[in-house]
Amino acid sequence: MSLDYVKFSGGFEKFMPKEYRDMVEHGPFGKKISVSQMGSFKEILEEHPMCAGCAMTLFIRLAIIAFPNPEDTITVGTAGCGRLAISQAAIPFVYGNYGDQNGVASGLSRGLRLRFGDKPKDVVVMAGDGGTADIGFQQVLHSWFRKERFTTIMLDNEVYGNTGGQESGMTNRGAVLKMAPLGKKFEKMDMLQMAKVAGCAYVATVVPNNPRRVESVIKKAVLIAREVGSTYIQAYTSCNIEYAIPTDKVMEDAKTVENDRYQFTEYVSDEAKQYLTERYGYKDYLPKAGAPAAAIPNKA
Ligand SMILES: Cc1ncc(C[n+]2csc(CCOP(=O)(O)OP(=O)(O)O)c2C)c(N)n1
Ligand code: SF4
Repeated sequence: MSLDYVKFSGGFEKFMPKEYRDMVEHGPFGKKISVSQMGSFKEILEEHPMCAGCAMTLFIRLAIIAFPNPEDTITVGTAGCGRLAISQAAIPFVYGNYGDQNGVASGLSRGLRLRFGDKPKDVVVMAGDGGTADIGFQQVLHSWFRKERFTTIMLDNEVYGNTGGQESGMTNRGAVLKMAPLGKKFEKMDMLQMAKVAGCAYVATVVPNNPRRVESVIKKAVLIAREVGSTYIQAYTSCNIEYAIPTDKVMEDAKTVENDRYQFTEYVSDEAKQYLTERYGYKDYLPKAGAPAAAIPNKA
């Protein structure tokens, strides 16, 4: 990490706003920070206008802390609750029309590679389930088929939260919502399977009540997207307003949902395993002693 992006120019220290000084002196830039240190450093995302107790906000905070190089990361979002927080963070945020986030991210990622060559910026899309699985679906899928090298994170609250409770493709069958009073008639879309079929190199599910797992999953997804291909994370980020979850029960709900139907799953392609092992020293994917060596394809 580098402090160069935020440090003061000589003589300007005393004129900088307190918030900015805090970011330089107590922020994560130039340091190795982990989610286990939350509360002891100034976060890139501190202020936001989202509902009290919203689990999506916690997830976004954790995800941003987990970015391997936050000062070299550009987030892309779209209409929906999440952008209210992501746009307040002290790293760049690109916002387009509802659903076009993966198209925007494709162009951005390619442009950054042309501009910065072998030191590209990390591009991370964070969008709601409606933005990802409904209106943005075509652009999401095609970015995966093209193996665009950026990370897509679905903030899956299983509803259109920002517009007051319409069902999305990710709402569960039978769920009754303010603007779906008869209950949803169809099953929740299997976006994890679609991501695999479309060729994503890394696909994982998480819930925000396990910060270390969120950190691990985000880091891997961002690193793999740098060189190997598209990566997809689906995070259960409940909407306590539309699902009437009492604020003090939000984490309990996440735990129940995790046990019930949102268990941790992780798919890592062979090429991605080899890359994480060789480039970043991950030990998890080394062949186990005594086991026959896995056939790992050569990198193109
Ligand atoms: C083209 C377009 N259609 C509709 C809207 C209105 N709109 C804003 S946010 C939103 C729903 C967002 O739902 P989701 O993507 O699931 O995110 P959430 O708010 O639940 O996080 C809609 C329909 C819009 N901004 N642009
Ligand atoms: S409406 Fe739901 S998802 Fe949106 S900020 Fe409020 S609790 Fe979070």
